[in-house]
Amino acid sequence: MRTNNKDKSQWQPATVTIHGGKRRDEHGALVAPLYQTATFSFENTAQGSARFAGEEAGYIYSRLGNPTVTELEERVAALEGFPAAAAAATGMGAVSATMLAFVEQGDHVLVSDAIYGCSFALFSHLFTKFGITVDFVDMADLAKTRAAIRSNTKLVFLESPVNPHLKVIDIQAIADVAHEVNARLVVDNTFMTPLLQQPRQQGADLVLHSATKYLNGHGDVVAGIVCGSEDDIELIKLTTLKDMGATMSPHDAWLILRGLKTLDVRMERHCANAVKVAEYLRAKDLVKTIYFPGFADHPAQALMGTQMHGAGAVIAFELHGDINTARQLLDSLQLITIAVSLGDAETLIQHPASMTHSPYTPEARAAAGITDTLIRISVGLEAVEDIIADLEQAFAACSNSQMTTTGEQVRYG
Ligand code: 4LM
Repeated sequence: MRTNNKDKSQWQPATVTIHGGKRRDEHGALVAPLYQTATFSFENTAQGSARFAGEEAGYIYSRLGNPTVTELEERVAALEGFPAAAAAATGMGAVSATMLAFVEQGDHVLVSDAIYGCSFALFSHLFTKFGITVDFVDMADLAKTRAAIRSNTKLVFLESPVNPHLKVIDIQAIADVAHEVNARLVVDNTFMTPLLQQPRQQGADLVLHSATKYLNGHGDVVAGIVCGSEDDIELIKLTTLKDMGATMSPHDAWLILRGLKTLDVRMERHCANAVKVAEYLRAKDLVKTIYFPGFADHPAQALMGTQMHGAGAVIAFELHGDINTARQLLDSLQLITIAVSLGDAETLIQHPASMTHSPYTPEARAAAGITDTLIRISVGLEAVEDIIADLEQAFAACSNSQMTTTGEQVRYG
């Protein structure tokens, strides 16, 4: 049998999405076999106890490890430039298993003030219940971040660009602040994918994903994954993943392995479409503010080419008017789907204040800059002309039915 001994460290990311972590099975199957099994049989009791004692390598039970899941872990770890990864049942499974593995009562955790709504809920409700102190800070403001760090800060957590309004955080600067007190920096890289950003290069200690999004890319799986050092990943696997149990199913891993093969071409199309949609939106009178890291006047430009290698395909924009204006625009769409999530082939649009970021208190939402007229769109893979045509008819529908918003005359379309 031919062995897979090419120098993988020389591969380009597009090659790694297809070949990273690939194993040759005994039949030479081109596609990773799906090991759809809960448990693995032992030759005898000696082998079973040796596996449990860690004296013999091999699979035991799929919550502890599964060959299909291992292949995915190795592929994503290679893409993120880390030695190891642990797959989880959902993105939130990855966030919670990662964060809980490294903290105990009395510890402090510093979190970016704008993050995905359920991550906010996890930190603000669950962590505090167990005696872990959490502070939220605008990590785009380095002075504020430095002032918020404490000698007992164990973990620093951020997304960049942040969900939902795409503020960009200088990961290297935050890593330096975290490392001054020996805290680990955990970066949620869901919006960028490892093709557009590899936070390890800026000093992140752990990098995680909601694999539900671009990594899988087809909207048919919820999953998560975290990458890190061998020791950190082993700790996560043996404690919070194994015992809390939010591990990935082999079938989900198999689907993500399939999705990953097209990540590079999908991202190219997602990003190209997003540039055109962002330019279209920027020209609309009803659009008050637009947040898109691809624009020359977005603060992300300072980090483009170093931290980021592309703007991604999520755009956020605020409308003139009030929450009803935002609702009306979304309700007028015919092709673009009103749904949370992102990174799918379908263009998805949602209203963060009442959907993804509804777990925030109104005060925390206001502090994080998530307003009632903010809309988030995940630009899909459809022909961009059709996406824009749908937006155009929705803006026109708003214009026909409503001419004033908060007293001011607003010209639509
Ligand atoms: C959404 N997001 O925004 P699972 N990290 C980030 C995320 O955006 C999400 C998760 C983790 C959305 C879901 C409804 C940056 C989720 C959590 O949903 O647990 O796979 O990922 O629309």
